[in-house]
Amino acid sequence: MSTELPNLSEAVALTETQIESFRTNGHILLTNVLSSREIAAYRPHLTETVEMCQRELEDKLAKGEVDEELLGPINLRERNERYYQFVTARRFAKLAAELLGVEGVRIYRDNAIFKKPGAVYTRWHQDSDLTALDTDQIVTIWIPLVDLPAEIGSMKFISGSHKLNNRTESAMLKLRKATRQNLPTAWYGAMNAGDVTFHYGWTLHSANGNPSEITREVITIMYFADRAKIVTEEEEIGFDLKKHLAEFFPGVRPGEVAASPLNPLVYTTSSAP
Ligand SMILES: O=C(O)CCC(=O)C(=O)O
Repeated sequence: MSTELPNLSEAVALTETQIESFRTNGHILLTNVLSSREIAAYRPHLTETVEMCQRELEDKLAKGEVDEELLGPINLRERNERYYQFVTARRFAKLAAELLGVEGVRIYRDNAIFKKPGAVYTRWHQDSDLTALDTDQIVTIWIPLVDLPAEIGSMKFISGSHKLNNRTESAMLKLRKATRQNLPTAWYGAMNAGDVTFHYGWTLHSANGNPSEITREVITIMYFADRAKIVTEEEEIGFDLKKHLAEFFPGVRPGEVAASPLNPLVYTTSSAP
């Protein structure tokens, strides 16, 4: 029997100060984006899909078929209708577009990062190092499905590091630059289910391991500005562009507008009420 899930199209308002703070610091915490009723309704469908995909990923990792750097299964929205409904929610996409200051956003990928008790920390990195677009207008929402005590907490961000957007420099080099520039590290501490963070693709960030007894259930969705293009073949990107396009932008070629069926336009001002 299929039950109706809450419709996540209702908007959450952002203030000018929040938008400005995001653009200056490269990250932001937004509280109460989801209600406990909404989380309770979606969570069982989300966790069931994550567990299935996590088992598949572990098998592939054991066979050496996937990159060990992967933080968890990706594009789970393609595996379950309700997961799709959650990931393509207009509420999240509108926030992403308004923070970026663009008319519309498409989905690059979704990722489930469920850290079991004892899981290790996530090293400092920039998501855009693993993207193939000609734009800096990329943003990720990080959505915990459970309350996170301070010992797990939110991610850590280096404020202002989204300006360090040179693809040819390693994350390590950019970390050193950030230190030389005295860019501060920000941490939002404990988070409640329903609170979310957003960070730019170029914001340096890391996350604690999980010393607690609970699984840290987090879903992320990466968005990019509508009409962005895939980089050209001449661009130095440090990974296999052909393979990446087949996985995230099937049918799209280098230099073309990044808008495959895997990248739905989840928000545009032209359809805004
Ligand atoms: O949740 C984590 O441990 C890391 C997540 C992350 O790096 C990201 O969402 O970009």
